[in-house]
Amino acid sequence: MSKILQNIEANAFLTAEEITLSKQFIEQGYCIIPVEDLAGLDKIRAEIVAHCVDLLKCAPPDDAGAFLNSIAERVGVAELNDFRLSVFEGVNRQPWLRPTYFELARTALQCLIGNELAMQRRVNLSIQLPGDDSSLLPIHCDVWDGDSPFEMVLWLPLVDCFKTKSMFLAPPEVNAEVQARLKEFRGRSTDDLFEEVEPHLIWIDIPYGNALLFNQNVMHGNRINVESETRWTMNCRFKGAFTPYAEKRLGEFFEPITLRAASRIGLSYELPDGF
Ligand SMILES: O=C(O)CCC(=O)C(=O)O
Ligand SMILES: [Fe+2]
Repeated sequence: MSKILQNIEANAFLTAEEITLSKQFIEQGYCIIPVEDLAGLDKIRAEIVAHCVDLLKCAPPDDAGAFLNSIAERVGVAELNDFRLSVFEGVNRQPWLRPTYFELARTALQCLIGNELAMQRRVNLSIQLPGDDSSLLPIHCDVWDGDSPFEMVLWLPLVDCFKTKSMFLAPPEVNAEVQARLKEFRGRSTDDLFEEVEPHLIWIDIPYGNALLFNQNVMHGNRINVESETRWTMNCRFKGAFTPYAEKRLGEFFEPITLRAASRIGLSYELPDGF
């Protein structure tokens, strides 16, 4: 059994639900949960659709999901990144976006991380048109690239995501085995690394209405979307407010969102001097 799981079953301070979810997250490297606030999810998606309608000067659709799935009929690869950035800026201008995003998975985040959290200041938006190779994230771990190992990602599908219209993760035991001999891959391409783990990868099958929490310390990424619909997803990092930071700093990249009374008091306390 991995050291990370040691004694977790016997922990008398966690509830049975907390133990189950924690074990699942540690063993699989991810959990999929139904969002806790479906109206909040619909509001986020409607806001995104409204920005698209504005940019494209088209009629508001009856079916938000069908509209997003078929966006390739209206947006080409050449204009995709500018379009994505405009929608990203638009939705991130809404002061309710981050609290609403957090509410989608409040219980799971508090179970898996803690109740004093820091949240990324901007919620990322990713759009993968069918056949587009210009906006891919080849296999990686965020922690290899300046993220703290204490972070996790809340990844949110705005349309049903499956097969290559989704993302992949390496199972933690495969990740550990390959990572132990990662130097074999020095100077080789990320495709070599991908090919090594490909047979073991888990492709996340997740319908709209659910959220994915994943461990960014295990290898993950995406490939060309060869399904017929466009992938729309958001992602945002969370960590314990007082856990170590790496290159993504508190105040710049992260912001504390749920500091409690004792921490507020402690952070502003000054010992009297000369006493
Ligand atoms: O959305 C994806 O396909 C990958 C996302 C990712 O790498 C991340 O959020 O860290
Ligand atoms: Fe990543």
